[in-house]
Amino acid sequence: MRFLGVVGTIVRVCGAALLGSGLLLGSGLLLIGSGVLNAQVAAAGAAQEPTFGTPTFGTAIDRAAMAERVKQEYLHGWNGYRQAAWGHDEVMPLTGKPHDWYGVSLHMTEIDGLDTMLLMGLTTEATEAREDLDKNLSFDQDIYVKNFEITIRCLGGLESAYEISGDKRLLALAEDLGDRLLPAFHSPTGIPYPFVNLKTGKVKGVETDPASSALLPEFGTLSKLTGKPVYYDAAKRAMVEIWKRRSGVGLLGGAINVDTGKWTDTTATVGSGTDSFYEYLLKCWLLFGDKDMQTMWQQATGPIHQYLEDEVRSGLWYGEAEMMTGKRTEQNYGALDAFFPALLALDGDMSRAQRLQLSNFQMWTAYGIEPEVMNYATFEVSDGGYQLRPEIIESTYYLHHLTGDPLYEHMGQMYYDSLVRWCRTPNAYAALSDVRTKAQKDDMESFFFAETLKYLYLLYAPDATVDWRRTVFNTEAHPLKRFD
Ligand code: DMJ
Repeated sequence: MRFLGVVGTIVRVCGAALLGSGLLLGSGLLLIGSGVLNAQVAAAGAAQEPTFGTPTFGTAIDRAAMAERVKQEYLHGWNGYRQAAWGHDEVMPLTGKPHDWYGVSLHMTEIDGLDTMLLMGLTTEATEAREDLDKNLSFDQDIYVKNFEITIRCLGGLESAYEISGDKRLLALAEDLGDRLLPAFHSPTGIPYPFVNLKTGKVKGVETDPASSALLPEFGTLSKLTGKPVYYDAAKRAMVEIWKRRSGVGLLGGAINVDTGKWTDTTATVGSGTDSFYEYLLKCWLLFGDKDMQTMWQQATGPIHQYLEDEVRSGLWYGEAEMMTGKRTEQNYGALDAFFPALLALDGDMSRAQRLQLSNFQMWTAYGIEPEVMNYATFEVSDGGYQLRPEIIESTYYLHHLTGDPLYEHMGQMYYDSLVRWCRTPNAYAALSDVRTKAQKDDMESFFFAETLKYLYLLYAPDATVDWRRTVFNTEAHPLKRFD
């Protein structure tokens, strides 16, 4: 079977490259060739019209050809969306139906995908999207939206597309959206409510998490672009208020009550619920030169490594702990945690970053594509879904950019090939309901265009496509200009 040929090849490629890089292969990598996996792959059925860039042992990757392949796959998905769901939030990739998160459209895919098209040089498509947003998008809607998702996808997307294109209509949309989201911060603690009504400014929900409370790159950028400090101040206060509530051992929990400031879930992790809080401490220091963010980030790293880092036979991982004591609770890791090598690398901790990325690679190859959550000691899957998430590719891109090691180009090709083989549909790309069966599901989140394909493209595009000295990516991969 062709897929197994590719797996076998990449194992050899990466094995050689890993050894060539002076890095040790974790024994878990051997899982890739196990009979269990072969049976799982065989049961998964045939693929649809894949266009592989087959890796060969010892052969250098043709980066320009890979960048072009990724661009063509972007167009495949984008044209599917455009034909079946133009103007809607998303297209459902199996039925071809449009899907709007809140009943009315916020043009989420168009906004989220726009800066990727600008970076890829897809000018015609980007111009069409900009015109449509100007003519047909209104945030004046009587709907309660999830503040976090709309901030990172839409506010961040409009800002970065404005910064790249100079189209002031996008900035006007961003300012209008920022004003409508701002009431979310009006809580007794300053921690934002999870839902806000875009027309009335009313808020909903009292339970949130640290990641959803970290919105400073987007609101801070709005302050810098408009000259109005109100956005920066509110979003910074929210992060400070969360950090003030860290436990005695320096960890954050998984959920907190906005009104009382009391933790309602005391599970500490670098992943779901906390991921972009940590990410934004470091990134707000870099983006704005904010010294308070620098201090908080530096306070955060020690406890993360002390209590969440875990060394098992297959290598380095980050698991779960009880936030008050630091005691290990679960050895879980998954697709969301896979962003952490990128963050470690951005901080200059290359040793941990590279080792954890090898673990990421094992997680992906154990099932031919990564699960949402698995136990890293046993490799047993506890949530087998794959939502077309980008984090593992994000880490690959960061590590490649910062080390120049071609190992990461080979890893990226593995991820690309798996995506094309298992997730491509005649019209677009589909999430998987279970990586063990590769059953597709009628879902294509906008971050596939904003992040997954952007990071994959940037891995192979000329390094100068993004000027890292002047850029920080928000958590949705929208490149924001530095103001430090
Ligand atoms: C994205 O919306 C963002 O990357 C967020 O920080 C986490 N989840 C998704 C992608 O997996």
